[in-house]
Amino acid sequence: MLERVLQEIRGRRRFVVTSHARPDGDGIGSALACGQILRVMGKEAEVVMHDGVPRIYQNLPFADRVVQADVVPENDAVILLECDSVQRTQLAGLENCFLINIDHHASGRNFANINWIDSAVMATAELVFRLARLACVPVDRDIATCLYTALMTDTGSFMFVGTNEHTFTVARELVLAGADPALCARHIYFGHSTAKMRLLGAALSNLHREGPLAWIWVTQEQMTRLGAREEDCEGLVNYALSIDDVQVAIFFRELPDQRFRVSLRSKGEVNVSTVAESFGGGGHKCASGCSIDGPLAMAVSRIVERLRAESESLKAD
Ligand SMILES: [Mn+2]
Repeated sequence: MLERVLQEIRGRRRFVVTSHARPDGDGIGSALACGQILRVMGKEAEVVMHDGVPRIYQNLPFADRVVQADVVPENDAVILLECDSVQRTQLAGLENCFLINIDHHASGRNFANINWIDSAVMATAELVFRLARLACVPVDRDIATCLYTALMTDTGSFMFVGTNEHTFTVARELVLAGADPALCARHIYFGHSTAKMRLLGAALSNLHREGPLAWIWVTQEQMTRLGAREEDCEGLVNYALSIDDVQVAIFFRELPDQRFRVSLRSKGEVNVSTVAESFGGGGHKCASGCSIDGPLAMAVSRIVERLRAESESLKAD
């Protein structure tokens, strides 16, 4: 399938590269690297994101060239990274484009003209790395920095289940190509806003526990009062998951329409993607999300009830 992707790229000239809305490190890093690889191949390439580049990724090479838009610009083909549908990009106008889908999620779907889905890798960045090599594009320090940051964030700094010797082989190659692990980590893990830390404090003051479950939330009022942005909510759920005997952590974020965005994280014993899917969301076994109607107490009780059932059946096994 990689050969087919390269063949389709070679036959075209103008590309748009994009990822999902509210992009994470793999979405941003892979898209920035992919855009540059295409330019080195002599193509025109624009990286277009519905939500722009979150603060902690703004130091990445090529991040200042990202176009924030609601509609896809004119192109010969669009490369979608990390998306299970065109809707995930929140870009309008993709229906009539030639679409190339590159993804590593088990929940990935063949929605595009060309679909390269490999759930054996830890990050889409690894697939982009393979693309560069097959295209004989030298992976320089800038491309390596984008890809390394993507791999580092999608593996939870090489801590998540699935990280193995192969992951470190890829990381080693990226470091040999010029990625600086300490510098990449500094921008991501030591690059937060003050508002985000205050929001974390507010979220943790709402920490609730029940058996293997922990949940926290933030309201619109708190976000406004603390001057926090939507992207400041990224990763807060991991603080609840970091408690010793917690198997599943849940983060509820109140949306402007009084619905709630729910992030679910598991240490591996409970499959949270089935829970998210039952509320119309999706994701991986250990990280998934969905949206649910408020008020807060109702949203919490519906999600917690469902997870209680999941963790009960686990004990019965
Ligand atoms: Mn990914």
